[in-house]
Amino acid sequence: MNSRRSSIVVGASLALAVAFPTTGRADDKDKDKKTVLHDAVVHFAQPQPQTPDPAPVGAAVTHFLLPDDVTIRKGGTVTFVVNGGGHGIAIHPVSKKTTRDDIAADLCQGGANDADRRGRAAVCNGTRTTTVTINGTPVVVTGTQNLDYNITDAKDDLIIHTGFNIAAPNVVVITNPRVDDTEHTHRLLATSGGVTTSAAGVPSGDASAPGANPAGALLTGSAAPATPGNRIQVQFLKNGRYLVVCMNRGHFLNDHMFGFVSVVGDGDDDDDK
Ligand SMILES: [Cu+2]
Repeated sequence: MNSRRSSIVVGASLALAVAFPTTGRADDKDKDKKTVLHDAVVHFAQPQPQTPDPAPVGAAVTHFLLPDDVTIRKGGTVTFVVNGGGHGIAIHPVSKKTTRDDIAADLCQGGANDADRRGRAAVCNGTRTTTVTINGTPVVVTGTQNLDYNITDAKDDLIIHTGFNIAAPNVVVITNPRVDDTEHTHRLLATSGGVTTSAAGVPSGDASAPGANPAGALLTGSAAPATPGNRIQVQFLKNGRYLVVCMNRGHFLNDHMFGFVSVVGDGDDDDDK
């Protein structure tokens, strides 16, 4: 009699366990979990039709990635859809715990918060001048995007050093038209910058020759007439976290045009990054 009763009780509690907590458990597990895609699409600037502000803010309000943080499986891809003019895409590995605030803190500061591009444009823009001293010489730098920035990740490793960008006829001339750091990380992609070319613009194949054309933006997509911009698909073969920046100095350093790709998969093959 005893054994029969206890088996009924066990049976009932099993049924309860199966019937009720399933959805609750799934919700708890998914609450903090990002959606993992195999192939993601990221708009590189506001999708068309874009809605820039009137001058002087202008296109600054369109300079964001959408979505600005995606997670994909190892071996999957991200396709960047380029919207509007002047952009360039560079991808740098960063430490896994790197947050948006880690990167934003190293860029031009202004506005109410990182997302406040309109407010920041009053402080971080192409006309504001800053006097700096370079090798003992006072230099007036026009445009906050042309100052020297050091961008570090959550581990405080230097990821991007921009250097100054100062045009003639200033007393000091330093040519760095793009965010183009090839030294501090193994950059996955760069769509412009100091690539090696011959004078005629034909790839020379000589890595020791300096790049003749460090500027260069992607083609512009537009709403009217409807013209698609560039689409660039990148496959990620290693786990880790990647910083995706616009190589346009104004877009990244003034307007905080950057995002992240996290790559997850079986096995932990990232090299401490
Ligand atoms: Cu851009």
